[in-house]
Amino acid sequence: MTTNDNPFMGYSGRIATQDGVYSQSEVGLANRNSGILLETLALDVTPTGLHYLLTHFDVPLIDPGQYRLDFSGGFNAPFELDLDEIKSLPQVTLPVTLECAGNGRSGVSPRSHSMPWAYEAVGTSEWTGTPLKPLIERAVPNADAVEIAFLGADYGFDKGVGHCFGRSLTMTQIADLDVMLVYAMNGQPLLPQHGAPLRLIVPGWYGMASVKWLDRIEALREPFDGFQQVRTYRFREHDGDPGRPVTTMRVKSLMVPPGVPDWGTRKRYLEPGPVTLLGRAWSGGGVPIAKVEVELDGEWRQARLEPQISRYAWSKWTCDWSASPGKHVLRCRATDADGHIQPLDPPWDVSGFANNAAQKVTVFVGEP
Ligand SMILES: Nc1nc2c(c(=O)[nH]1)N[C@H]1C(S)=C(S)[C@@H](COP(=O)(O)O)O[C@H]1N2
Ligand SMILES: [Mo]
Repeated sequence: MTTNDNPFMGYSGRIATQDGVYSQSEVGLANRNSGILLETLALDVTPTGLHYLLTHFDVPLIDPGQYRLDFSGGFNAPFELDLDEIKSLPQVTLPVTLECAGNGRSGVSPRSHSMPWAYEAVGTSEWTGTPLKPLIERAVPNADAVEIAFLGADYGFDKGVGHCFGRSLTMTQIADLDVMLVYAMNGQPLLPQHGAPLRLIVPGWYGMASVKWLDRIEALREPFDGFQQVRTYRFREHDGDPGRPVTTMRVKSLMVPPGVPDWGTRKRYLEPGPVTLLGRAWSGGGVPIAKVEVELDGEWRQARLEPQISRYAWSKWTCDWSASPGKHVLRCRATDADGHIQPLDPPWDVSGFANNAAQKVTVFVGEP
């Protein structure tokens, strides 16, 4: 084997992609990672088996009886907890909408070689666990600690760098966010693919912050330099650009495609007459949605908004339409309480992160 054939040595740059055409390795990624079915946007809480899934390496299968969470490096009062000890701590349940930072990537041109999401890497679950902050306080970070690192049990390679999936948060971020250690999802023990037996949930942030299979927490004197913090999840203008970190979710909305689909093309057919369009809208950092508009027959109309089930959960919206025969392109766009509005065209960065451009759904009204 030459060095070039060895994916674990060196890195020869990104694999070229072609708009609209997916390579075998992208289809391979899409077969491991899965998105929600857009029809489930009708539900407040995404059924567990239908929540989207994004796993970089292999799912580590952890025996809950052997599991320990280790508060180790950089703490003055380090300790470990087993699963029963974690479950006996104060319990909270919080509905949180999670979205993958790569959601929308396939709409960005040129597309980077990664998981080719369209719209479906988002879901809402009722997460049960215990607040993180009191445990960090109990472990007493060194006086000069600037960040806390969260390390998962899954190990693999990216761009020639072997590492466990890991992320960090600053002390301020931990203080401001309702970060949780989670062992149950929708009232059931976490499933292996969602991080069993324990994961982090960082409400309001893109999904990469919510480390699955969490087994080590460390206090750091220098900002975390782990691969998933500094080499990816950055908005970069070009390949060598250190970029700006991807953090909270951008304002976004989606609709349940109305009518019935064609099996192969997913084109939609709809009978003429009144129809109620519905969907969800969300933003990051606990900022509520102020407005959702739907573009119908060339006019942006304001949708009705329903209250959120929690500060970190998406909002339901509905909008009435009288469908006339012909081909229609429907779009929806949300504005959050900070005045951020979804763009109509995808924002660009090298990795295709955080594409929150308005969703387009084409429908044919008439007799199929
Ligand atoms: N240990 C670990 N944690 C991880 C990941 C991973 O690959 N390994 N993927 C992250 C990403 S990119 C996302 S979007 C979410 C997805 O969580 P889910 O698969 O439960 O929906 O988990 C995050 N936590
Ligand atoms: Mo993600």
